[in-house]
Amino acid sequence: MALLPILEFPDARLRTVAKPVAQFDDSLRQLAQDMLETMYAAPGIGLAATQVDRHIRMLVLDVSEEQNEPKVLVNPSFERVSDITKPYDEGCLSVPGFYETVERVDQIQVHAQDLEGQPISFVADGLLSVCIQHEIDHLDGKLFVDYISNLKRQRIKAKLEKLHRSRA
Ligand code: QAP
Ligand code: CO
Repeated sequence: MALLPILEFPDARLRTVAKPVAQFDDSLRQLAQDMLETMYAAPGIGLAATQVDRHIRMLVLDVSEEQNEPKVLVNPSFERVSDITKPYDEGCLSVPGFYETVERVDQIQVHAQDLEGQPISFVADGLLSVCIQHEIDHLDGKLFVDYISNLKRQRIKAKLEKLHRSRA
């Protein structure tokens, strides 16, 4: 087990588009375990491989109250079930300390594979749906701050850059 460093906005590596997973091997399963450990330690409810500088299409999440229902989705995709959207106050381990309201479709049909390569399919809504859409965005090089005003995004960028300078 290992804690992995999490990339932070505006790191350019967060803009990488992740490649599909083709090999369902022990190193993939090890990465999934390390990502779960990193997510729980943060603490967070979702983490995409992109955020730990691994540019493959895998994400981990746990939106349960008790934080005891880890889920791993490999090569995830979704379709909207209805066009109804809902606002949600989103945060991100790669944008620490900042929360902004984002509008996303509520109900989605999710397709993915598990760590053995077996197909998974389910309908998600509410927090689970928000989390999956947010994490799939990471795999496409997108961040929740891309959905807010330029002014707000620039302010967040300046504050995080200042924080990063003070850490160095
Ligand atoms: C993505 O986000 C998400 O700013 C997961 O200081 C967000 O786990 C899915 C976190 C909203 C659904 C709804 C953020 C931890 C964790 C912070 C997270 C922070 C410490 C964010
Ligand atoms: Co995020």
